[in-house]
Amino acid sequence: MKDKNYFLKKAEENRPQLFFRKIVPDAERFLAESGNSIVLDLKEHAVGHFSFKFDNYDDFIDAPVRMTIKFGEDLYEINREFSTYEPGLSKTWLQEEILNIDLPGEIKMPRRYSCRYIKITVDFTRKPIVLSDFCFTASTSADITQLEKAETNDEMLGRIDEVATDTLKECMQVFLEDGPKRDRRLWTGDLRLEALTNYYTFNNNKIVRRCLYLFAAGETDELGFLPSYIYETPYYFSGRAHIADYALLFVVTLCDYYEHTADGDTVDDLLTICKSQLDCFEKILDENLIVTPQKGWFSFIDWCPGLKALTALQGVYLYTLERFADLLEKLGDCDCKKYSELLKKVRLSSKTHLFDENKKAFINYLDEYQFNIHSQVWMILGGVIGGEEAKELLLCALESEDAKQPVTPYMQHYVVEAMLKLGMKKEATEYLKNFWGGMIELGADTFWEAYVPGEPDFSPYNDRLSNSLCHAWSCTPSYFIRKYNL
Ligand code: RAM
Repeated sequence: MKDKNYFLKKAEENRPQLFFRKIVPDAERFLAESGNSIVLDLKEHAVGHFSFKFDNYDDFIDAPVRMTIKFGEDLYEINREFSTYEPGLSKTWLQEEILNIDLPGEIKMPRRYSCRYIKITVDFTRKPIVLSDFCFTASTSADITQLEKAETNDEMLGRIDEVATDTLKECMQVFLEDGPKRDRRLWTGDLRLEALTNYYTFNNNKIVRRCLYLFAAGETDELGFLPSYIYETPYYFSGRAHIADYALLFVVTLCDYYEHTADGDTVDDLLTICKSQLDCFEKILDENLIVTPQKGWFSFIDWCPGLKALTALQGVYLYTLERFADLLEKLGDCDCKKYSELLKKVRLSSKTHLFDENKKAFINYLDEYQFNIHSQVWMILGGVIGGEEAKELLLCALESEDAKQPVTPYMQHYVVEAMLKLGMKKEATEYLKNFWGGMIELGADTFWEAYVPGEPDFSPYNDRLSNSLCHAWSCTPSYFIRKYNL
């Protein structure tokens, strides 16, 4: 019986091995009195555990010593006072500990951190102390011996590729995390992009298989959609959010997986769930085959403030239908015809009802006539328009000051994907270089969760301290560079 226990057992069988590596920061020894601080630099982004030695200097320490230890993915995090944090997400995501140490010895901090810099402040000590033997034990399930250098002649693309593979490596732990600083969860939208990049880099199929099974074990909502995120420690828990585009992307993730692995057994296990995701979506279409809004956090698409995201969601549905029909065709599954016919009908109807012939863009009642890049991109990816008409629309929209623009590398991935679908390799390469290269110019060691050129304080969560600076969904330049030989 293929139930929750079966899926969880499969997930467990595919648990990856973690690789550990010791990183020694740039300072060897720190002699400190009350109020002194030091910033250690690992010279790379790392995820793992920190330890150091603490000793007295010239006299016995007769009272506990208090220190504050702060971990930052960049120097902004290190330099900003956490007490000025503007609430949005829980402030406990900020990586800072107060340690009270009674006796000299080795201090092994129990929690996992995601950082490049570590700031140690000795808040109070009665006597001078010496800190030494700083060591960061980094972990990842990415096997770096599998990674080949990208074959590109372009220096910036080469650098982007390195940062992108580092980003993925850091997010590859016992499952594919969205971000090792925050939320440290398995989210479908992130999984899809991590898995894609993984096939061209570390090529760990086991971890993708594991993540697929973890979702399959999740509890569906009243509409029948899979959860959008999963926790697996200290025990399995499937998330409360059910986002329709993420439920659809689960199906796409399985289609990609089959394309890269030809693993028919896993597909066989998960096919019924995939069919049900598409069938649930079909139930929320109106008489014109257009999606109807549902309550709650129903369509995500991007963190763009005020985004109306239903046309884009309709595009995700079409994109998924096409990929799924292709998969069924390869499998010789008799439902293939049903989905391909539906695809044709929904495409046609989407053009009729969602495309404004005068404005030559997807601006419509469904999204309160909002003009955004997201709708254009997803309608192109959904195959509603193509050729010159689509190219012109996309280029105009990207240049338009009136159109709402993407704010996450996640949505930017789909912009580049749409360009490549339209055969715009040159434009896609330039776009990718500008956007991801912009983060590199600002000193990124790994790619960020959110990035709006020229707006360094942009955050979907009210304060940029909450932003994750090593975020799974930002790793796809390596996929593009390697797959399309950019
Ligand atoms: C945030 C994270 C995550 C994303 C969701 C929708 O919590 O950035 O990666 O998938 O939003």
